[in-house]
Amino acid sequence: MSFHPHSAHWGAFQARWDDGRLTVRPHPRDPDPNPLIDNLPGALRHPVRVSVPMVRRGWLERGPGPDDARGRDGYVPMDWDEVLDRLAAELARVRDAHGVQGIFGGSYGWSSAGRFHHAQSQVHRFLNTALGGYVRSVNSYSAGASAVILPHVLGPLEPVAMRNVTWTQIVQHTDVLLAFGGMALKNSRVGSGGISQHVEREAMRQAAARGCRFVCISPIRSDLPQEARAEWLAPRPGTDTALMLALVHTLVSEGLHDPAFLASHCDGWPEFETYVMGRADRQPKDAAWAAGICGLPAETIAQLARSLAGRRVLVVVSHSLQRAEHGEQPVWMGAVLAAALGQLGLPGGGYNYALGTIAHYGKRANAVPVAALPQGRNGCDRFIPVARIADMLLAPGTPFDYDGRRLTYPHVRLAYWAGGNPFHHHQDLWRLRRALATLDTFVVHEIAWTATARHADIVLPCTMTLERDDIGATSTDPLMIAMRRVAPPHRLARDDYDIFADLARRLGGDAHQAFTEGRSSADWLRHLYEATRKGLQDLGLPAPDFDAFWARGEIVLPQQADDGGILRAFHADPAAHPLPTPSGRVQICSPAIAAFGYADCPGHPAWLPPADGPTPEHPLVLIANQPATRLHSQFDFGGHSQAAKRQGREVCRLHAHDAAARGVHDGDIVRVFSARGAFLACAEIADDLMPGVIQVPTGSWFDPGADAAGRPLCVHGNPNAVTRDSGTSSLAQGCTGQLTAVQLERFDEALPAVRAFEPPATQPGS
Ligand SMILES: Nc1nc2c(c(=O)[nH]1)N[C@H]1C(S)=C(S)[C@@H](COP(=O)(O)OP(=O)(O)OC[C@H]3O[C@@H](n4cnc5c(=O)[nH]c(N)nc54)[C@H](O)[C@@H]3O)O[C@H]1N2
Ligand SMILES: Nc1nc2c(c(=O)[nH]1)N[C@H]1C(S)=C(S)[C@@H](COP(=O)(O)OP(=O)(O)OC[C@H]3O[C@@H](n4cnc5c(=O)[nH]c(N)nc54)[C@H](O)[C@@H]3O)O[C@H]1N2
Ligand SMILES: [Mo]
Repeated sequence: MSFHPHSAHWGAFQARWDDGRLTVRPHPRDPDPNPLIDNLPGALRHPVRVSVPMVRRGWLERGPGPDDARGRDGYVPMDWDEVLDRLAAELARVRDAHGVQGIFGGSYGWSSAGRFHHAQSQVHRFLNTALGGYVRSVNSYSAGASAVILPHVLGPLEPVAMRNVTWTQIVQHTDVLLAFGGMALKNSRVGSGGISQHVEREAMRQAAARGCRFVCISPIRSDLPQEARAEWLAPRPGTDTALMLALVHTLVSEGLHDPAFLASHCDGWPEFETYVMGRADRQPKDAAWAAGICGLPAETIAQLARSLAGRRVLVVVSHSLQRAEHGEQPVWMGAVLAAALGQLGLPGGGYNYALGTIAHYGKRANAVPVAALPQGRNGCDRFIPVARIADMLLAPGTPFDYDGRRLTYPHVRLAYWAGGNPFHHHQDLWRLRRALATLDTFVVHEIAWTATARHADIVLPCTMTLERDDIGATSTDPLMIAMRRVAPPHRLARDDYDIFADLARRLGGDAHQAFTEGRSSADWLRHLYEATRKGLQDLGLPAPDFDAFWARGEIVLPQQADDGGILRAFHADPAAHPLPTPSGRVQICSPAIAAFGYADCPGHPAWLPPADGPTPEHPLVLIANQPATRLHSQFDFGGHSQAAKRQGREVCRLHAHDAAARGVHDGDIVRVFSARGAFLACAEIADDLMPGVIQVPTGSWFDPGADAAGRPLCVHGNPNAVTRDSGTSSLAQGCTGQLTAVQLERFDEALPAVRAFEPPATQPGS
């Protein structure tokens, strides 16, 4: 067999299957390939793959209904026909008894696929076309706060993060790059759909060689790569807004800001200036004030501010800063800092929210569309902000705030998940478990026995990418890939699409026709490719038909100019090209947000002390960031992810001072705990993170157990065993999993075995 081109969220690569063995190699076009591809060879036929449809014993014996045995029960294998009959009957029962507002289909998640077999698109289309709709979720765990605040103040997430400053501009123009939260290469090598060229490392090297000064503002020095030759400033986690306020205070005090730009392009500066200078509350937000909050010396802050004047400055605020209590504030304040410097919209300058956190950002957009599966119409208007799932399940009918609206949680009876892992992405997993116990029925399509699958009533085994034909493409990468199936499906696994098509047939009426439109998956690939072919044709470019594309394996799409997007046009002529904000200008104050009256998100960016900061009982700040060795929880059982564990556990990095104070040595197993729960991890002494901070990446599979005293703990090292399940603020209600106050101690008990990668107990069917 020969190598076939393939694409997934970690990038384009090539794969070959011989006699049950998978070999992968980087795509020849990629200057800095993503090592995450090394998780695949051992994963495809791993024993933890789901092999046959399974039904939870308690659900089978007692029927649908709330049950706290979820997560602790055994499973009964069932053949496809019977399981789909039972599932179709249950979907119809819930719809008929409770309406579609009884079904939660948010199904958040990053399952890896091309354009067609994207599980989330499939489940949404199925629920819309075959059942009439579902309760949906809005926004993401990635950008829960920024997606809501940015349109009020600067513009939607996409133009601000994705169509703004490019890496090419940084190489050519940027003098100073303030990277709040860093721009770690492990993160920017990932982008949904797959990016074929990872250019960030080389761009940072070239920019630094030209003299661009990178400042890594983060508790962890290695959040910028060596190539950036960065200075490191480590403010206490969660205090960046205070630091940015003090930078603006110094600029204004010393006349180094740009009043002309603030007058011509911005609204609300005078009121904000009153706040920063402390004219009303008698507390200037000056460097000395910020020093007391963020822990950096006042002189360092003042000097940093002075060094920005007259330079081309790019302010970058990573996604991580807003995945925390009051996460809206640093996102808004970053824009205000760039506005005070007069730099918004200049080449290589201004503000690019989240640059360097995902491979799409800093790239050019394609000039032709790429395929996307149409979702159909959702007949249900109920929704939740995505990270409020446990709140919804535990308190149906309760009111909550969201972006100026007062909404109520619907009463959901059935949740349908395909392509996501809530026991990876959600906070306080003990609470999530209690929340899922309230359901009548929990359905999960999975490739593997994740903790989510282990809490489901019906588990349907599905194929993974590499086991089906698909089209690989994304709107910020020119390579479009014919993702030919490389390996046959595992055991009885079926494509999500075929499972939904068979379910739709059982639902009767025109459900099957509405879902499939009479197409097989092969027909859909041809159909979806048409949008790209037509786009090429309209531009007068060679437009190969589907068969030619498929035979060629890949084609290169044309891209748009590097024109700086809406911010560049606005900078040049704010009257002709207003921003898509309520006032058409940068909203340093937002009358709309002020009118909502939220104490936790006022009408201009402000320093709001966290309610959940460190305490004497929980004095350390846990940073639960993105894992370097996998994408979220995907292929935690793969070779690359497993090789980075120690004693089979996740690694907890900490400063030598914090370790010594607790009698912890490198290699010891530690118990990390908060008021919610605990997890075990292997301590690693690190010199690249500040004292008082420990770091444990997300993504080690939740493996619940208990210590000798009977206290619950995840024996494997999933940090969401200790995180807090509460929203960023009343405005956005985003995820706050990045930062948690914790304590840590050596764990001297006998070490419990990790069982996360063994399938659950099964019993023969009756
Ligand atoms: N504490 C804390 N928590 C966090 C974060 C944090 O910083 N701190 N970060 C958050 C962020 S930014 C995100 S985006 C989320 C990510 O959360 P998720 O996107 O939910 O995590 P994944 O592990 O990518 O989940 C994808 C699931 O899809 C399955 N899958 C793969 N292919 C297929 C397929 O073809 N079909 C089906 N049906 N399933 C498939 C995989 O096995 C996996 O279980 O986590 C969030 N959680
Ligand atoms: N390898 C890999 N790459 C990924 C992903 C993955 O799972 N694996 N996930 C992708 C996804 S879906 C997303 S959304 C992005 C997420 O992108 P981010 O959310 O930006 O990534 P993180 O790694 O969680 O956080 C980046 C760094 O922010 C720093 N930080 C945390 N809190 C603070 C703070 O209060 N102040 C400052 N100044 N710094 C802080 C931490 O040191 C942390 O290492 O990553 C993407 N890239
Ligand atoms: Mo994300």
